[in-house]
Amino acid sequence: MKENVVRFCVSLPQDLLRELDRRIIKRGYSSRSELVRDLIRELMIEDRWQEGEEVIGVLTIIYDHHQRELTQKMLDIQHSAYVKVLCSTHIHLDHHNCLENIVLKGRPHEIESIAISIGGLRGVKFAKLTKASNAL
Ligand code: NI
Repeated sequence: MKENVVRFCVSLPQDLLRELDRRIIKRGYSSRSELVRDLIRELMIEDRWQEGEEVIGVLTIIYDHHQRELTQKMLDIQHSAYVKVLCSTHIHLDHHNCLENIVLKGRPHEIESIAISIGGLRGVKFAKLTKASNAL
């Protein structure tokens, strides 16, 4: 089913339009419309996270494979959380480092709390939570 598309006019200062076009090229967008659509969706996701609705979060972590008991601690946190762990992907980056992507579904503060708990463990070198939502 094709969505109804509505055209509308936007007034922008010339500088701002130049900045917009620069980002279209830099980010590989095919048109101004495509960039504006994505910006609106980003705002929708931000709002949903602020309103406390059910959301999706992707926690990306890189950690030291040799850190004692770290993987067990990470698993314990995931098992005792109120959020649903939809899936996790583990990649052995090299001899020392592992990368994991953990996809979480739940309330924003619960997802943020699990991200902070895991990110704060000794041996976790990088942790980044990507905020997403299926309500787009
Ligand atoms: Ni590994």
